[in-house]
Amino acid sequence: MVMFKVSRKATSPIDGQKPGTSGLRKKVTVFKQPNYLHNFVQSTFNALTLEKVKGATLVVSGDGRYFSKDAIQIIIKMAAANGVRRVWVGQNGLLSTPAVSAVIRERVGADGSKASGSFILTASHNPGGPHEDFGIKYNMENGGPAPEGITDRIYDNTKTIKEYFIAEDLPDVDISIIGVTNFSGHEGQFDVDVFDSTNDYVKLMKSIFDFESIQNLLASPKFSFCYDALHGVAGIYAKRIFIQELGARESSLLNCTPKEDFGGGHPDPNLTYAKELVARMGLGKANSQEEPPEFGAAADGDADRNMVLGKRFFVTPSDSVAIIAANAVQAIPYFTSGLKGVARSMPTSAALDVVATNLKLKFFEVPTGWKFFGNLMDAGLCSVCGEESFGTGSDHIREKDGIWAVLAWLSILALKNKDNLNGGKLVTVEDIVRQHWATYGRHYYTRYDYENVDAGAAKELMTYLVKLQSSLPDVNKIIKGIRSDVSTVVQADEFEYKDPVDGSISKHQGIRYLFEDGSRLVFRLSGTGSEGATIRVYIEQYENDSSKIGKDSQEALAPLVEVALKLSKMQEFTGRSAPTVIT
Ligand code: VG1
Ligand code: CO
Repeated sequence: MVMFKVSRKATSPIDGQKPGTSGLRKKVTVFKQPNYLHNFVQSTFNALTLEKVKGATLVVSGDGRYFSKDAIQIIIKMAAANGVRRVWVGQNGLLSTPAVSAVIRERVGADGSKASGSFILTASHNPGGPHEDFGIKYNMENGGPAPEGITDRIYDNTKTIKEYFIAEDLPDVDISIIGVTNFSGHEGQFDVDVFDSTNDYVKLMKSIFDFESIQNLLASPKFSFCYDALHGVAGIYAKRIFIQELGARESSLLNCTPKEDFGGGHPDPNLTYAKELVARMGLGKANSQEEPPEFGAAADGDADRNMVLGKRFFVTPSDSVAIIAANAVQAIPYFTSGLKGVARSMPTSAALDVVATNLKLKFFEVPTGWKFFGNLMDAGLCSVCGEESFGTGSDHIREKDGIWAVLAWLSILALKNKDNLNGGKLVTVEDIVRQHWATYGRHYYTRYDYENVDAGAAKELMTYLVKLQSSLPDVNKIIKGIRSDVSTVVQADEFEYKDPVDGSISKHQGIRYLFEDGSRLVFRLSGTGSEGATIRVYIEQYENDSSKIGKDSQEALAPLVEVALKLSKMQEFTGRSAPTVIT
């Protein structure tokens, strides 16, 4: 067994290591600065209680983006030096974010060990490569992101750090080969266990869904399927699950080989960035002559997001979670005994609220970011939840889950078509969505993103919007001056959340303007960017008159969009006449 020594290294604080909505995300060039990663990792160890470090089992892996392999070796050496007993690494350093959550919760080592946490190496949907983004976040023993109490402590530690510990002489471990390597340090044995990246996750999916009924759907000549991993880590799960387990054809998969730079693209599953899939589904400008598949889906870099499409049809993520919740008990064996409750993030449309009211389910509205759902799930209050930002999931893990969402949709399609796969017309994705609108009403919804705007200007815009809120009569006067045909604002505030489980309070979670007819305007600054600021504007309008639910959403929302942009003086503050992304 190779012996290693522990070195104590002097260091000093580096500015700007505050974790955002989901971990620390910066340019690779920033992460490569001397001690940058080391400081953050040591600050994380120092933020955890001793038993979560000494003698503990940690998972270290990610979406495979550029710099991951170097980072994994550094974290292994620091874990050894900090007294961690063993590190579990997915083969080639690959584990999707939902798979990490599943591994923490489900995997049991040969000696009965369980993981107490994980470093996840990803910047999610942000581009990768030497000049793009890298990211790191810490997940806890429940499989969910570290709560704000811990991330605040990590940040505080980064501001005072003086030293870190590393086993410099520990040789690099070959993470391309499955197997255990043992080392010996003065505190005892240290192991690195490289394991199959997909097994634990696939096992979990098989325990949740009826794979046979999905297989039948995929085998039907009436049904066709397409999945785009955007060169992210979802590709390895897609190959295992859709091809090997469910029998889909190889040609159904697009971009399913993970690449360090995501093929130069932006691994964000939306109508702007998932270009190939959008074209194949007949939604692009230049429609191909070929008949599009019946179902299409995409994932982001770390495979926790999903976009669901039907033939020439886009399903908004807010509708998607509502439709999954409405059908879960009938379509998904895991939910047969009922839903404990449902939850959505504040800016997500209220489509889920209507389902909750109708089905008499507990309902929660939480701030943006998955960490807030975890407490509800741990307390048995929530089964299905989602965000407008292409995140959907359930209490099977404590992260959103891109492949799970696709399997949920395939399960609903399988159920709706179980009697007509051999005859009769296929019930399509579009049919299911239109039927849902007819039953529950439709929430027209759009999000405008202004990426990489000047951080100072973004702050000024937000301050201005908060100041406006002090007088509703003034707000309404401005709004009526912009468009007389929109409803009246009845409440305006900054969203604040009190966690019903631990009582913790999160303030300043987005600026809301709520209208009498249920319409909403929400303004937020992104917490996941790595440069400048991103302003997100969320625009929503409810319609339950069945003769008015079939409009184009941009058309239906045009008056509210105009109000949002003029009310916020968007162009004046940012100099931007148009958003960078519309979803
Ligand atoms: C964005 C989304 C948010 C999501 C977060 C992490 O955050 O809006 O809903 O939870 O990304 O998703 P922000 O602060 O940029 O709006 V992921 O797939 O990037 O981990
Ligand atoms: Co992600």
